[in-house]
Amino acid sequence: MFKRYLITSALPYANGPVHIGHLAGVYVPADIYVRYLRLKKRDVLFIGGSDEHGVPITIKARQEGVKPQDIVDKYHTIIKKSFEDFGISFDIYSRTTSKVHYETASGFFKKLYDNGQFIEKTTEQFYDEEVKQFLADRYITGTCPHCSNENAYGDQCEKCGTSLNATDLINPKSTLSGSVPAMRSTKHWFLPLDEYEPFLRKWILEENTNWKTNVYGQCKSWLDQGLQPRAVSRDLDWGIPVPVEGADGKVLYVWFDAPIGYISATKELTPHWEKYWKDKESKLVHFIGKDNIVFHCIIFPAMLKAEGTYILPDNVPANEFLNLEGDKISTSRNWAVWLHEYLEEFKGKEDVLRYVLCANAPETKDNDFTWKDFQTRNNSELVAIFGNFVNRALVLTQKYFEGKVPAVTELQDYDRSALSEISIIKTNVEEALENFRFREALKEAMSLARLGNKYLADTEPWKIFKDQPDRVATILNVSLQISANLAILMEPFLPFTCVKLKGMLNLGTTDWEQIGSTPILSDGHVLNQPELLFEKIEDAVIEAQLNKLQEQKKLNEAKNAKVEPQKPNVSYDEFSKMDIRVGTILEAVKVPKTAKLMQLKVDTGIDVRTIVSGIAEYFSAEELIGKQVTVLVNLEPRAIKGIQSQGMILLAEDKLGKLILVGPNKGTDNGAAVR
Ligand code: B3M
Ligand code: ZN
Repeated sequence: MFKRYLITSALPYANGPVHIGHLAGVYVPADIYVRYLRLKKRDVLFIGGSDEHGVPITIKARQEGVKPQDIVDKYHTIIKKSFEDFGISFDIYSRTTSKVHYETASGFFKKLYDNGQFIEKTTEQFYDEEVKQFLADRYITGTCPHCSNENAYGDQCEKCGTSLNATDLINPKSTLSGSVPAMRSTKHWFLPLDEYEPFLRKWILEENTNWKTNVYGQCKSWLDQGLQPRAVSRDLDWGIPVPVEGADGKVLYVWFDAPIGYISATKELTPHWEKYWKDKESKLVHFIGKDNIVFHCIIFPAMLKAEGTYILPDNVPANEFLNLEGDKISTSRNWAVWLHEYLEEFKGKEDVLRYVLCANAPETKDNDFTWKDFQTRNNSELVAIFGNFVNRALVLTQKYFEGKVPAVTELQDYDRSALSEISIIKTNVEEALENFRFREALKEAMSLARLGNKYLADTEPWKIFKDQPDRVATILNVSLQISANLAILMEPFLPFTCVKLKGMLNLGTTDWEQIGSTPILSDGHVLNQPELLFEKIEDAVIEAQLNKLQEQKKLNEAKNAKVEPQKPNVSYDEFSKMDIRVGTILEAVKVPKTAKLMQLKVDTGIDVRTIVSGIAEYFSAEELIGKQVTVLVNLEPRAIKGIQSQGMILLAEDKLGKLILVGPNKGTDNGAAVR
């Protein structure tokens, strides 16, 4: 057995908030594991933090016209709060822009550099002459050589999923200036991963055969393809400067500095950090998503090995991905359930989400989150089984025994067999948790609630109190003991619920080892008033969530729709035949018995005239009156629904078909000509 545990969870990029995919893949399992270890009184540190470097953050900053630091400050705060709200019990949640981290990451690089562990190589890279900057792969777009998608990125085509090199792109373009980038040579430092291949093969493929099959398999396929030297620096103005001479304008590659962030955060947390990182009796476990496997199983271990004084991870229980209603979760398409939004809409239901995400975690394959499943698991598992059982036990005790734990009179075989199940369940939960099978662990733990619920349904104490009060005393004692065991057993999974449940049971400090051993509640122990642990989620609530996603889907489809192609050219003479003026809408009335038509009176500066326009679905009469618009005044008059329309109001139509008035962006005279 290990003397101490060092548990890390992936550092999320601070370029957006966190969603259910993050929680399900990484943070819920890590938190369950850590809470369990703490209950077992093991010495454990739980490390987290924000990953604040890398190109996506600089892109976002550029888009929003702010500094990268502003972006990471904003999202670090939001992410940190989401984790706190969901009870992710980090011992420290740090960030990679901290001073300690700069020193630690720099020092790490410097040590490897001084020991001659890097290769220096000059390579050709795309350079944007206009903005005078080397271009990271993400800053280059072009046509994908595989699927002809015209908007592929230099590192990946998001349409066909192929990972690319920027040089693979057809017609590469800089996203910074739109110009065609040129090749320029630049010097970088490379970690010669090929030299670590024999060590990695032995360590992973022979000594870590117990790793999850998805993790082991991915590592094996990387190793079988053969490892290449990897650049650990970049030409970028955001990041930790490469701490050697002649490296101006170069920073550490984000994937070099980020995992060192685990070390920096531990340093920040405790002066005894070295015990956790350097002693063979410490167990290091990285919780991550599958896209991070190579970095945590191959590159970071090679870095640690090169440094020489650190331990290596004992396990990397990476999860697969969680999808949302059948589609890949995506920040750019806003296809996600954001944690901060969930909390606004489902106040006090943190544990419900923790429960659903664990019960349905993408442990061995990608999995789907659906709102229907969320509702079913809440209503027919948490409410109908766990909540119902505990509530009945407590309410009946209030009713028959004034809220005091009744003494057992005589245990029957059925009671004994129910009680003896508890320690079996405990062992099963432990065995599953120690092996990172969280779904199974939760299912086992829930089987105790199921057992309690069945026990009450079978013994029906409410029917026999009159004739057999002693029997009821025993039944309720057993039920309350099961409830108390649940309050301890469920804590890693449903921490908020267990605080509530312990309060209702008036339980002080508890101990994991109490589960299944002696009675936890003594005779005569006074209970508190029961409250409901969970509440039913109605169909309307679920429908609202589904509608919200449906709206998003429509929006995304519209965004993907092609922009109308340009029409054939017209001569200036042809254009100048159109007489377009600024006018003001004076009156607006819906044309009766039509859905779209609005009859307008418009002051064109020339005259006041009637125009019929198909805009009634998008504007109310009140909204229109007083607005300045542009009017094609010499359009051939025509009768629409019997009304003579003299001209046309100009409108912009977006991809969803929504209409927007086109007016001068500052008030001007009616009659002003547009040309
Ligand atoms: N920020 C990638 C991610 O959020 C990356 C993890 C770093 S862990 C050291 O998926
Ligand atoms: Zn492609």
